[in-house]
Amino acid sequence: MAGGQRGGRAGFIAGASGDGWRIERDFGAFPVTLSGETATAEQWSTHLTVSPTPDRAWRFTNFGTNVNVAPAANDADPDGDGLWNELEYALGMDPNTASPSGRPVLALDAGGFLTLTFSRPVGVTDLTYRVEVSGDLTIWDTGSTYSATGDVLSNEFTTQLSRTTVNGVETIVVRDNQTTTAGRRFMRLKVTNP
Ligand SMILES: [Ca+2]
Ligand SMILES: [Ca+2]
Repeated sequence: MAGGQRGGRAGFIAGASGDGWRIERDFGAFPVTLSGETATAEQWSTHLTVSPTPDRAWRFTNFGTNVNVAPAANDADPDGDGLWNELEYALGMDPNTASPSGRPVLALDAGGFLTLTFSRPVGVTDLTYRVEVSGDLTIWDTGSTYSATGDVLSNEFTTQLSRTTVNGVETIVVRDNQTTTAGRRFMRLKVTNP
């Protein structure tokens, strides 16, 4: 938001500074007052509500800022556990505490198929999760995909085995469609924005 009223004053009461604008954060419910310069001028008060994107709300909750700079930056790792903040956000983990658990888990089922289990908070609607499979770590095929624009639960490359939600976090299990008995297989989770 920018600008003001000609011949008058406009500003946020919370965070307002003199005649200018000083915005401490760019989302929330802000009281706004518009008034004229004279004593008889009318004054209007209202509230301006600005909703954050899910990732900004998460950043503010965990770091007290919604600005994408260290230690709150998407590619920062302030807790030193090897997971960037954006991955911590994607997987529903704590970015300020080293996270020994909660990472995607690879396993081999009884039929010799690789499975990948990962978490996805239901409120994370601004990221895309893709399960990818490969036989050589060079060519990766995109299997099950989850995003706000629609999910592909299974395709020629992978099959979703289960999807459960507990306390607002989905646990998704996806299986490779090629068995490891025919050769080496690899699976990974790729997260992008969007
Ligand atoms: Ca981390
Ligand atoms: Ca962590």
